[in-house]
Amino acid sequence: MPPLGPRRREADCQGNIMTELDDLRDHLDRYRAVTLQCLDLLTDGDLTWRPGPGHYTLGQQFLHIAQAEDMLIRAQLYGDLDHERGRFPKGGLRVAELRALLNEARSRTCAALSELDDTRLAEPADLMGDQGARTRRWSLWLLVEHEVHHKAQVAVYLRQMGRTPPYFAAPLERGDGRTRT
Ligand code: NI
Repeated sequence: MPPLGPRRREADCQGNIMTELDDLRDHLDRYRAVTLQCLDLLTDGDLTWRPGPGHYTLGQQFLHIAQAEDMLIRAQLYGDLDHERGRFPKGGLRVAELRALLNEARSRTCAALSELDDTRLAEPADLMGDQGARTRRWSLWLLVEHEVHHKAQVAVYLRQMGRTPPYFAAPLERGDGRTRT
């Protein structure tokens, strides 16, 4: 695999140049806001819905987003990998509990990111013990991809339940013409 070079530096809507970490935070913030909008549509009773045997329940999708984020950040920034953090509890899940878990995980992520700067993104990150050639950059953008993947599954579940998921890329108001996904 060729070495990964720095990403092109993006400009925001005002023309200000963003650092790559700012760009990453922007993606994380927008997608998490959409994930939380999905959660806002649900009752505790909805969380046990799943499309069939052997699939995550709706609640487990949200829980997995929070748990995987904690696992990835601690593994790649602190070398602290503990698969127990990804274990699902035996009891039922509640919407308020999931919202708190997502917010707490994100707050730990923001604190971890604040310890980095763009020059450190090319450092190797021994993610999950078997990705020696990967960089911090690779695994942090993987975190974005992971939330995109699971919030898309949540959107499909919502459709199957007869609900309309929120717009995928940013937390728009309901009723905005772009909310169709
Ligand atoms: Ni996953």
